Amino acid sequence: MNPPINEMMQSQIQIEDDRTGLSIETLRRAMADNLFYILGKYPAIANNKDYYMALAYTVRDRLLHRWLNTYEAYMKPEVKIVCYLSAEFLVGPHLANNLINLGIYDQIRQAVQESGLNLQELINTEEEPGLGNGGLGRLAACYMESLATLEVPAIGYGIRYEFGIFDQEIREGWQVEITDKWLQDGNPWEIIRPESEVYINFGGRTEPYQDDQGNYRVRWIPEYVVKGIAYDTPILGYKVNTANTLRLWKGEACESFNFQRFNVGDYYGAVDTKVYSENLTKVLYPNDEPVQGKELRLQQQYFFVSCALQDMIRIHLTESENLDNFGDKFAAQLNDTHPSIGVAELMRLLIDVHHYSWDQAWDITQKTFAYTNHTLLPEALEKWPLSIFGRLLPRHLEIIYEINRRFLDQVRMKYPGNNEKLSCLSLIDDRGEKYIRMANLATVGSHKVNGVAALHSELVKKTILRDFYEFWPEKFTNVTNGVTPRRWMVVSNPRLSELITSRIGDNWIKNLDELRRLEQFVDDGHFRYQWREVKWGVKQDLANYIEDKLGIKVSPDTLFDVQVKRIHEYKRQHLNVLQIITLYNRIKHNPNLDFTPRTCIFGGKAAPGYYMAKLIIKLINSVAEVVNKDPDVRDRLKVVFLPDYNVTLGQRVYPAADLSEQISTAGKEASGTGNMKFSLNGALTIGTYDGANIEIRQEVGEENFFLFGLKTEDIDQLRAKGYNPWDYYYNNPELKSTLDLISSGFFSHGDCELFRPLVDSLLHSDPFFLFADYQSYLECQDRVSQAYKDQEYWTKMSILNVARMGKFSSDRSIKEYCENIWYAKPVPIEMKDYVQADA
Ligand code: 475
Repeated sequence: MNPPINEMMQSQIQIEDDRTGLSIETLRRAMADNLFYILGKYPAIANNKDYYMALAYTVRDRLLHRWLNTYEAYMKPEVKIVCYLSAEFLVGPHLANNLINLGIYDQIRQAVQESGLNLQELINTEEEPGLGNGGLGRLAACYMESLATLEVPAIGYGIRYEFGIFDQEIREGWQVEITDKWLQDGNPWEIIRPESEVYINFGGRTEPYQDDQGNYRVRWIPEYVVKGIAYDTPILGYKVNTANTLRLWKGEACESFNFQRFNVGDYYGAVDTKVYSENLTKVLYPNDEPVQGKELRLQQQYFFVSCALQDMIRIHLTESENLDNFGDKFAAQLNDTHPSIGVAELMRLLIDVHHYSWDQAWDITQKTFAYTNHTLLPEALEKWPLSIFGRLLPRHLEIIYEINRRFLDQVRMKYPGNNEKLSCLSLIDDRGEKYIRMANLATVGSHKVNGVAALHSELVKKTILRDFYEFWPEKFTNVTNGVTPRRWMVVSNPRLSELITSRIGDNWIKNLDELRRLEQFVDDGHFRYQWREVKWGVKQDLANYIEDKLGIKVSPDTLFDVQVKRIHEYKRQHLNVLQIITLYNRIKHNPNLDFTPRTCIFGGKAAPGYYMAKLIIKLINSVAEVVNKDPDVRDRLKVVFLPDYNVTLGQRVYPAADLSEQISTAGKEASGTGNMKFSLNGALTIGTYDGANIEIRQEVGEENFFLFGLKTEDIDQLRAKGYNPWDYYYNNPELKSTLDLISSGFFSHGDCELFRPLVDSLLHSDPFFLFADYQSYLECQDRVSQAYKDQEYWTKMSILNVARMGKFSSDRSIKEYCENIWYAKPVPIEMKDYVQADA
């Protein structure tokens, strides 16, 4: 081999392939080709959607080599694969992110332009896959992106819901839910893998038997079987060859069952089975609604987890003779308790199917699994009525009983005679109707349990899993959440990204700690000017969007005060509303008040069955209607509710914010990740001492963070001594007149009943302590208004927020998981060609 000559010759004879080439001309031709041959359209009859699809296929072609090379590398037995098990992956739109991560954004922009089109318009036509509710699902997506960027082998296993999170419309101020038909126009990013089908049992009974060697075994005779079909989506790392896989499962009817029925003449029965099986993965369940009794949800959980584990076993057995090293090959992360049935399922597969002994199987299982807790809210703690559970998964019930029996024996050894402990730790709640406690199952079956921010991990140990912590202190750890700077800066805020890169180069994109180098520019007046210009431009874009969608004019010269997240009482959007009404009252009482003009922007979905959350949306819109058209306000205060908040809209909103509202009741928000996205984009935070706010404040500096409100301990004390919201109401005139104004029907065309449930809940119990934090919040908002008046000072704080956000990259979180929980290492991917030049 003589490399120089060889390379020279190659470069002479290289003809760009229309499926891989990157020259503008090749890209342009590939797009035109895809438009014609895949979509069956030609320019005269093609619309932006068609062009988007043609472009998406063009991009997909260019990542397939990476993907196949990656997949092949993972088959090697020595490679450890992280399997992220999650019922939700809120990935957001793929196109722009893939262009950035492939490093071909500029080429594609030009190619698109030369075809007479606009890249941003095509990007905007992408329908995002809404396969998650909020923070938990979005975290899974950030983690998949970081795993790929860090070249850590990973597969995300989940459900390919036909209908994701509903689309939200606002009609007369109320939320209306519309079915999310994200697959309607086809999904160019997924590839179906019929060869990876698996079969999932449900119902029926179990039966003991003796095998040929005389061993006692159990078999499960199911009532019905559903087929799982894998759909793969590549998840690219940033400027690396790694393209990991998001493998989502769809439920289908199992032919053999159909045919049996068909043959005996039961045509409708056969079709029924088909409909039934396909229902399994039809729709994503909303969070914030009690889940007990929703049998379909348990079926979904078992379905995707069993698909995943069977797939992992199949992968392992292609290169290994047995499953002895399963726990070295795979680290399986349980994203909350939703996939925790996996503990019992892996035991079943190892014992019943692969004939391992209990002890061997248990070692493998504990080595494989780790569990992340995402919430302390009691209503979110999953427990399944034993009756439902046993009917659906009879074998798993037996296994769980046996896990429990052995575990409680250990507990008895440690705490002789302590029945209280036994009943707290048991996997089965038998204080009334019997339930399976999924968090207990996940904890017992895992080698590590983590919370998602420092405070939250402490609270996990002190509250819901206290007895487990006492029993196994070494199992418990913290991994503070993070967000990917690729999507949440480079893709969504190109202007700020370019400004930053112009000063410190672009290494920060892969190593977010490098943002620290911006600190040297805080005293550079020109840099601050540029910083403000960028923010102003992005705010103008959002203002245009708002006018376009809602017909409300807002000015980028006002303070953009933003709260976007799921609507929930603990997140206290209504505390923000009380503040807005108070400001409004102040203007009404003193029309010439010196006032820092604000645009208060909200966005978020309420779970369809969560009445109070829906009423909060109605209240926001009702207040907006009054405030926005009151001539006394003279545009100093505007309220906007952005409908249908999702990842795509988040990408518009975070970059445009000046102020980030993170105002949950202390102890209730496990971490929050929106807080990180805002701060990374130069917004300052007004926040409580909760979740990751605490760590953000620690990083950016107390002087660059607006802290208010009670701490977790204060709230506990207040509750213990007897919290009485009426005291606050009677003692705080501004609070009283704010509430009275709502009750009077002022915001509801005279209807005094409309908001009564909300007002009554606050006055009579106020479970989330709004009144207790109200005064502190208002005073803090006054400090915000004062600070905003000094634009130079505000800009410095904004720059320092960004410069100190390094910790909150999901790359850092993933490194911690790899080091302390998964014991997984990067595996750089070498590229080799699949398509021979002469083929
Ligand atoms: C926390 N969702 C955030 C985020 O760690 C945290 C619950 C039941 C069913 C479906 N979805 C859920 C959650 O519990 C959830 O989104 N939790 C959130 O996880 C990531 O940053 O504080 O509330």
